Amino acid sequence: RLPTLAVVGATGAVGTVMLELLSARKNHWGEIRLIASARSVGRKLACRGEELTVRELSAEAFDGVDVAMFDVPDEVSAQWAPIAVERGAIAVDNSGAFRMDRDVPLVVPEINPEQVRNRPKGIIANANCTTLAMIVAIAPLHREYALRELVLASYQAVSGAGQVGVDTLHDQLSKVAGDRALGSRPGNVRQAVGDDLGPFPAPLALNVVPWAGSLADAGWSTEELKMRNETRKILGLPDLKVSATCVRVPVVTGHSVAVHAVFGSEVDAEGAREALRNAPGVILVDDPAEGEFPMPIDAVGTDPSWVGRIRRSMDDPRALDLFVTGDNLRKGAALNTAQIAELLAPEFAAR
Ligand code: 2RA
Repeated sequence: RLPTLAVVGATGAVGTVMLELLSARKNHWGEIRLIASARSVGRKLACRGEELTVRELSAEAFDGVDVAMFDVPDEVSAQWAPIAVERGAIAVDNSGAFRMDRDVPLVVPEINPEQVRNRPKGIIANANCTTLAMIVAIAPLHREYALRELVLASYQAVSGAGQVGVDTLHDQLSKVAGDRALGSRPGNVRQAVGDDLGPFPAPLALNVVPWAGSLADAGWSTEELKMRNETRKILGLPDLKVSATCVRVPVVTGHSVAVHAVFGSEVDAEGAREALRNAPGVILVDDPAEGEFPMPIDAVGTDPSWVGRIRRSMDDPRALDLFVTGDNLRKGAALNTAQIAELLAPEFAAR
């Protein structure tokens, strides 16, 4: 039989992309049930050409559900994913609530699909969007050269902070448009933008902000720690050295990462390109002479991680530098969750 799928958080920024993906991808599902908070109940949304009515999040909403995908804030997942499991579903969670739980696998289908079977809590976690954009490109290089260290700088789009992030950037851009003096004197961009910074600690228009997430120990941000901890867990390298600096940029959708990767053996740029050309979930865009680079304006709305600017370090024959861009709402969130759920669907065929 075809399993029943619940989409929890169906009306959010990631939920919206999820419904598009479920409509466009090969169908694995019988009923699709849309679930959201009380304020969205009764909304009608299109999925697979059907009009579906949003139901309220409740324990009963999970009755008869086989796979429940959660695209909601951490605290909502922490409370409701275990309830979905109690009601008989497998939960695939896109929040940060369970990612580092030893009893919850952190799955990227191109890298560790076998881990979906190892789920003692009935929960499978989806990695953070910044990690996902980068790791699909790093895993094939790790297989080729044995990864030892990553030094990362992210360039994160505002939709990583949800629809409110997108609205904030567009509002700010309309406030600064046309005034060519802005950005050439201290404080004049802050003044033009005003006090409404949305979810960000500083204006994004005409600016970059070296901060994403919240403050963790010793000056690191939670986003930077996610890149380190999740990369270690997905690659099964608990001692991997990882230093990340996470930066928010005035891009709507598409997280990018500049990567300096040090390996256990000597690398060469053409060998790395070859490994990436053959890797699932990756598209190689590396022809600077022709102006071809991985960029958010091209990667948005597409599935793969775009990789380019591949160079061997001039100072270390074991190190590569490269640039990766991926759609943070697709591979970074909805797509990876959908791919995990699709790995589960065959389990129901025999039932
Ligand atoms: C961000 N990575 O970009 C976060 C969202 N999970 O803000």
